[in-house]
Amino acid sequence: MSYYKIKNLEEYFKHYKKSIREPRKFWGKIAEENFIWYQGWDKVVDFNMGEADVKWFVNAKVNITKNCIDRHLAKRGDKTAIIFEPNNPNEGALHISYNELYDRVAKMANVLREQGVKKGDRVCIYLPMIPELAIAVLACARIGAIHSVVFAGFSASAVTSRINDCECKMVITSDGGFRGNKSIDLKGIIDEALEKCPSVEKVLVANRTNTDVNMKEGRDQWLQPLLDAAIPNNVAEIMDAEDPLFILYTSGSTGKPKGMLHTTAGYMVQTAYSFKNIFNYEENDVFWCTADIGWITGHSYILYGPLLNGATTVIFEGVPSYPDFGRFWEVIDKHKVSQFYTAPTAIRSLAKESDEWVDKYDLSSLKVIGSVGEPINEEAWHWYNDHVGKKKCPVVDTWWQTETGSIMISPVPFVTPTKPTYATLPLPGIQPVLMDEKRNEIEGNQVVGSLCIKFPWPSMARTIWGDHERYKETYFSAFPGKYFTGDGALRDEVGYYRITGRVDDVVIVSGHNLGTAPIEDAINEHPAVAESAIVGFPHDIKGNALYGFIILKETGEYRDRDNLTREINEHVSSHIGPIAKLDKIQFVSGLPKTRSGKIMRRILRKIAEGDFSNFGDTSTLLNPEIVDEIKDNKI
Ligand code: 7RM
Repeated sequence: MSYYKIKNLEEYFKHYKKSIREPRKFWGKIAEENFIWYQGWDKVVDFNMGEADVKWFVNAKVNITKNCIDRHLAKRGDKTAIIFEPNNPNEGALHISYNELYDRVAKMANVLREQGVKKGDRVCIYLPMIPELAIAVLACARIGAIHSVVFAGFSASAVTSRINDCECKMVITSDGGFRGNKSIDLKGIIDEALEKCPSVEKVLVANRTNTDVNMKEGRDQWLQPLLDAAIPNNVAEIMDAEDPLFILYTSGSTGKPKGMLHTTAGYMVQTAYSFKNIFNYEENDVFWCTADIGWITGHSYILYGPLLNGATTVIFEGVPSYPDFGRFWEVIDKHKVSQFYTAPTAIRSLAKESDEWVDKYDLSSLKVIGSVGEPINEEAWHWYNDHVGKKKCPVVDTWWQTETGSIMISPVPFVTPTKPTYATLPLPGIQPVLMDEKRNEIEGNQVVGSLCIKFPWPSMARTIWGDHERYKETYFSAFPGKYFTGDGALRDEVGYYRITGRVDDVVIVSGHNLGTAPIEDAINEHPAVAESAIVGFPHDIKGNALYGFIILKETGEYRDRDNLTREINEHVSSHIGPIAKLDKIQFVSGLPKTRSGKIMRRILRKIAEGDFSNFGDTSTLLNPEIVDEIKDNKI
């Protein structure tokens, strides 16, 4: 029997039990039957959780791009691998077949080798969402260079610190990039960033916007002429299972960004397996994940997961609001998208607009719709289910992290009955546990605790680049022998998980432990509220009190702010309890957010405390200007 595809709930439980009792047999069989290897493993897994030391498929040899591309050519050479949908719909989409992808990746890999990039070298990729980005990533993997994709919306100083941390030898960028009605001077940002990056020897520049850029003699070269001169054949590097595949920086709540290091074979096996099951992928489906490739979601579910399964994956250069708020729905209609995967922040921002934008398009090709990045509130879940999925498409609320590499807790569509705001059940192979303050595992159902994982899984990060101690300390020390996610969760009466948010977001008011997410959910139910964020601030009597930052809907009703403040508090009082009443409510026009929609609460906490001295690393903020507005209007 094969474990690769879960067909029904009974089978889910069967596979799950097998994966816990005999994890080596379970993952070993999946790895053996679904991938091509140069050489098999001596051991499926070898680990010491206390030392944060984990190895999967020990001594196996493999190249992930052989699995993403080469092995599909005989059967699917002419099939579309990538649909490129440009920022401006009038430019027209591009279809890249698996054959063409092979040629383009081979050429790029040859260029990288000619330019002196070797196995183990780090390459920084700072590109907009264009085919060259996918091709550069895959070309690095082809030759064993470690890719470090930096989101092309980050500032020069964010790029500098990421390049220096892992000492990149090369940068691949473009002249510029298009986003909505703006164009961004990417090469200018790189030039500024590289003033302080001694390790960078070469810069390859793709042409996207045809803008004039400065080319530094001896360092910078246009990419296209090099590609034109390269041959479309390449022998892949033979990689050890545990050779590094990529580094991806994730902002720590304090201190400098952490370069999460992922290795080759385990990441390959679990991204492919999770993609297949969580999106119910079948041949001829068209898969669209709207994330940027600069985020882990883009790595695992725009590129590796889909390509490992021989799928057609959409790369979208634009934004949800350009040229209008129908853009996502138009793309689904145009390319007959089967699976659509986005973030709650995008769902909420589109739900705020008229339903006509979504009703205008034919979304009948959709089969599964997904959400990732933060807890999806009940209202957004229902809007997504009703208006996008038309109540026919299971909503997969997928919980995972940059550190976990692939999806860990999620419904399996058509298998696991969904429940709004619940990520539901762990994938086979994943062993979540809830822990109490005394570091004991909480058994049974209808309980709340800190979410940990008690057995290694193949796609977990192996270390923080250059700082294994920090890796151990951050994830493996709070609960000895277990991986601590940093998230809190509850387990309901049937064992479904609901992620309640980061545990550092919990506020103790008068001795009561309050999670901010349920309070925010209650506030968001008020018809005037678009979004909210709650933080604690010190209070003489209660220890902490609650401060709410609230964005109102754009309808213009509810002008009387005092009335509104009272109404919101009455609502919170009746839904959660009087203990959860907010001491201060500030109406704001936006919240400080990262690209994936995560609110930087650390900044709000500082503002609520009245400490404007040091907001820490804000390089990943999408809208830094909002910080001043909120600061200036503090109550
Ligand atoms: C994939 C990604 C990880 C953090 C994680 C959570 C939050 C992600 C969900 C979620 C509730 C979800 N990687 N998170 N997915 N919270 N429900 N379905 O987001 O490294 O950027 O962030 O995101 O707090 O720990 S990430």
